[in-house]
Amino acid sequence: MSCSTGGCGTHEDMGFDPNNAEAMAIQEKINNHPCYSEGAHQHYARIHVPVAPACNIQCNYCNRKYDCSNESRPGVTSAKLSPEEAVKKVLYVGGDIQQLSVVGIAGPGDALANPKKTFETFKMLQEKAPDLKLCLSTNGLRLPDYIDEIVKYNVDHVTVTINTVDESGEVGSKIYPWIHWEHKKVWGAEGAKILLERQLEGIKMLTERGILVKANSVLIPGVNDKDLPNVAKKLKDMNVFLHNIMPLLSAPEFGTKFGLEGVPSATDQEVMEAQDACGMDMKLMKHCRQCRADAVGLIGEDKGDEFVSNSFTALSFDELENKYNIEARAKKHEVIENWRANLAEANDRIKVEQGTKAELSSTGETKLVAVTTGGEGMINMHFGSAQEFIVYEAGDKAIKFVMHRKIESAYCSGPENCDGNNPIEEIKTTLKDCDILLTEKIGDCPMSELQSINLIADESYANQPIEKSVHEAVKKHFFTVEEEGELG
Ligand code: CLF
Ligand code: SF4
Repeated sequence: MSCSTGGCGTHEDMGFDPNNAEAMAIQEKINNHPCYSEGAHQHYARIHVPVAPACNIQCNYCNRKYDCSNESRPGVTSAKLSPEEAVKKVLYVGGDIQQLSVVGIAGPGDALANPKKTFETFKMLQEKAPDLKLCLSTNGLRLPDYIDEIVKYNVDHVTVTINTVDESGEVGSKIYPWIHWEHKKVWGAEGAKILLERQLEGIKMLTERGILVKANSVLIPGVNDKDLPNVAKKLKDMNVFLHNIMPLLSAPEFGTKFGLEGVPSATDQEVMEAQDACGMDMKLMKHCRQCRADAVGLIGEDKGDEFVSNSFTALSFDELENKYNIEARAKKHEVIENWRANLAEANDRIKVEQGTKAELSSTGETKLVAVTTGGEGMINMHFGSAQEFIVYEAGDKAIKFVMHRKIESAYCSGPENCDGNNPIEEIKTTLKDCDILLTEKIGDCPMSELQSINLIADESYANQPIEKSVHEAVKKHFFTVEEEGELG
C-alpha cells in the first residue's frame, strides 16, 4: 500500500479566488478527483489497476500474499493484471461507470518498483482514455529516478507514503525492517534513513514541477504517533498539497508482522487526536477508505467484484473503445457538476475545512453527528443497510467533516436473515461518542438501542442535503433557538 489525499467540492467550497490563476489551475486538477477533493468523492469514481506486484521495501503492516474479497486494505488484490489487460479493464469499466474519473496504480506492491508495467499502462491509457486522470502511489524509494516519466505521461497526482521524518532512522526501523537498495537488503535504521532521504528528494522534485503531491501516513500508536506532527510540518514546508492520516489496520489473520505481534489497530479516537495534532499545519484528507489495489467505483462502495471476470480481456481494443464513449462520459460529468452546484447552494456553504470549537459554536461546545448516505451528498440510506457512517463535528455557527467509520456488519442483511438478533453492539461502540444520527429510515427497535447510549436517531431529514441537515439538526436538538417576538 502506498497512497493518500483530500480536498473539497466547488470553487466556492475551497475558497479559491477565481482571479488567482494558479489556485484555479489546482482546483481544475482536483475538482473531479475523488481522493484529492472531499466534495468529489460522493460523485466520481476511481479504479485501481493491480499491475505492480513487486515491492522494494518491507512494511510491518503489509502482507501481499493475503487475499480475501471481504478485506479492504492496501496491498490486497484478487488478481494481478498485465498492462494490456489493465487498459482493457479501464475501458470496459469506464464505459459502464461513466462517473469514473481517475485511474490509479497503487500496488499490490509499489508502482515504481514495477516501472515498466506502470508506465506502459499509463502510456496506453493516455492514448485510449485521454479524459481520465492518472494517479500513482508509491513508497518513494525510487521516486527521484522516475520524475521524467511521471511528467511525460501527465501523471499529475502522486501519493507518497511517509510515516516518519525521524532523521536518526530509529522510528523508521520499527516500521520498515529492510529496504532493497542498490542490489542488496539494507536493514533497520540505515535502510529507514535512505528511504526518508529518497522520499524527501522525490517530493521536492515533484512539487518543483507543479505535480500535486499527497502524503499518506499510517498512524501506528506507540510507534510514530508522536512524530506525525513533525511529518505534517515537513510536508507543509515542502508544499505538499494534502496529508492523509490512515489508521493502522492490524489483526493476526492479516499475517502482517504487526498483526502477528498483537499490535492493535488504531482507534477512531486516536485518528481524531492525530488529525487535531496535524491539522493546524496541513490540509487533511479525512475521507480515505484504505482501498484495495484492485478497487473499483466510488470510494467506500467497492464494485471490484463485478469486474473480476475475464469478459473484458476477450474483447478487442476496438470493441472496448466503442464502449468507452468520451462524449457520453463528458455529458454525464456535466450533469454531475450541475448537481454539485445545486447541492452547494442548498447546503448554504455551512461546512468549513478546519475550525476550532469556538469557530464552530457560539458556546464553544460542539456535537458529533453521524449520517447514513448512499452518495450524492444526500441522507438517502436506511440505518439497517449502512455499512459506514459519516461523522461531522457541528455547532450552531458551522460544521466540519471529521471521518468515515466503517462497521463489519450492517444492522439488517435482508428479511430472510431477520431473526431478532441483528448486530447492534458494534454499531453502538462505533457511535458511542456521537450525539445525533441522521438517517433515511430507522426502526423502533434499533432506535431505542441507540437511545441507551444517548444517541438521538432522527429520520426527519430523509432525502435532504447532508451538510444543511447536520447543521439544522444540531441547532434543533442542542442549541436553543430564541422565539421571535410577535410583531405589532
Ligand atoms: Fe487511488 Fe490513491 Fe490515486 Fe486515490 S486511492 S492511487 S489517490 S486514485 Fe484514495 Fe483509496 Fe485512500 Fe488512496 S481513498 S487509499 S487516498
Ligand atoms: Fe506493502 Fe510495499 Fe506498500 Fe509497504 S510499500 S505497504 S511493503 S506494498
